[in-house]
Amino acid sequence: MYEDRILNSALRDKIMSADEAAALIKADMKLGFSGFTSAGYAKLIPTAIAAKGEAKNLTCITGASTGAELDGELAKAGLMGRRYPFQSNKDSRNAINAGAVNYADIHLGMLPRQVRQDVFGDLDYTIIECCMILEDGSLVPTLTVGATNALVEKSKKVLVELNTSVPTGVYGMHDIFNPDEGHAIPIEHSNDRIGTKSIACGVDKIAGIVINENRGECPKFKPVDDVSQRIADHIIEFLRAEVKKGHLPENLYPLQSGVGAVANAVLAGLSGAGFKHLSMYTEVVQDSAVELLYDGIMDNLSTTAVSLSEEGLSKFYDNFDNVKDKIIIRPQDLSNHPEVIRRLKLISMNTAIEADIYGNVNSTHISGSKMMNGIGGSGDFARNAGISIFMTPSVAKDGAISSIVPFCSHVDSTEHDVCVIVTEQGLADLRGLSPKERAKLIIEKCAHPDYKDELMEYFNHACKTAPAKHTPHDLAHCFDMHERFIKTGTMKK
Ligand code: 0RQ
Repeated sequence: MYEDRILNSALRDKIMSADEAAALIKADMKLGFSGFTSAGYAKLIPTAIAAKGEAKNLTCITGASTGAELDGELAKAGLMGRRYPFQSNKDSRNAINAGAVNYADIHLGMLPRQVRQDVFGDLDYTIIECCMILEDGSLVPTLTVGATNALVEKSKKVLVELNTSVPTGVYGMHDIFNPDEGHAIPIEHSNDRIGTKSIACGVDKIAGIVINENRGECPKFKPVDDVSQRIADHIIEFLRAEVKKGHLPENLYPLQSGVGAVANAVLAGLSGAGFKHLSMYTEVVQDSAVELLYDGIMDNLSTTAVSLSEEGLSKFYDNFDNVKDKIIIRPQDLSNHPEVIRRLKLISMNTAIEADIYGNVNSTHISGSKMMNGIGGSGDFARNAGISIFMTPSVAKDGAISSIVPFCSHVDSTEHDVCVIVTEQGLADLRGLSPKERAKLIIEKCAHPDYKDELMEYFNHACKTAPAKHTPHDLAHCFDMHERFIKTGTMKK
């Protein structure tokens, strides 16, 4: 049994049930997990740990977000004590915002280094979804690498969830390399391969293997709506103009794109925009990026996670032999590495929760206090990209919230790292502008008409009354719109 997936015969004796694996996990343990944006995480073992309900106060470290069977189940069972570095599940979010989970939101590109620096100490177990285990115990992950290689390095033991719904042909797609060893990273093109095809582990480290024959939950994407389509149109118009001016090559520089409906729409929009021979150097690939490969518009994709909807995953496996060689899955400290992002001059596109009139961006906190997901890789890319674009609908919650505000209630990417802000209203190219020039442009181009007057009044008043005139603020009133929303349920006067 499983000779094609567990190449070392002695390891086949370590096959156990999810309940037996879960029984190894005790209260207060520190656990690593594979998984990044709902791809490549173990499902049966965390669900069994949650069902047992005994292993309280777990420290849970992943690559990035996972799905309901991991973040959801452990949070609902009240077992999650600490969580790093990114999540997007509603149950874990609720537990964090209720104060029940100590969550630290960390740049995804920095997490593996902090693991290796012993910030979290030795891990008791890392629980990994794999599609194969090689003769020497090396692990072949499924459709993500994330932080798994660093987590395995720091783990005393490893539990493998072998997912047989993932074709063994995935072996060969990964590119494992440790940038913390201090060497220059020899990636000059998005499709350069520099590492190994599997994660070194060692037979003795593997404590158990649980077989999972099912795909589990796939991410769901909101359909492209009018607002996301208009944001996509503005970005495409901007990119075309940059090509025309000779600032960008005709096939652009490699693209990075965040997750979510808007990001998906922008990439979908590229298919009809006349661009060819595109490439991506990104951390997550969604359905629309893979569609560009099928259509012959995208030449290659480098990522740390292939995160596809149910439908997208079926299509991916149907076309697997045609696209497999065009996708490289790397560790997140390589996909998000400043050296490579700078060298490749990435065009980076991420989504904001809000942006302020001077160009600071909040990607994580609603009204300053409530955690949404986390900064993810947006900061890694924004700081180092050739052009860093942030996009957001101009309003949220049916117009009750303006995404353009006088002062962000929390700042993730500062004005220094934000080149372009775009909403469905328009696009503001902030490069080379002083703070006051930026404020006028952002209000004019990006703010929703319902909020333009109040934003302009704030800016004019601040220009008159602020003690200094470089970045004029009225500190007594810069959060009036947020306070009004908290008190009345709308930012509107
Ligand atoms: O809530 O669904 O309850 O209505 O936020 O917003 O518009 O559906 O957009 O799914 O793309 O998420 C920034 C959260 C956007 C995401 C964020 C509410 C809004 C809705 C979601 P509802 P949308 P998206 C690569 C890069 C940080 C990490 C990152 C994110 C919900 O993109 O987490 O970029 N980014 N990583 O109603 C109150 C506001 C709001 C607001 C939106 N101003 N106030 N609620 N919402 N704006 C990926 C990784 O790093 C892994």
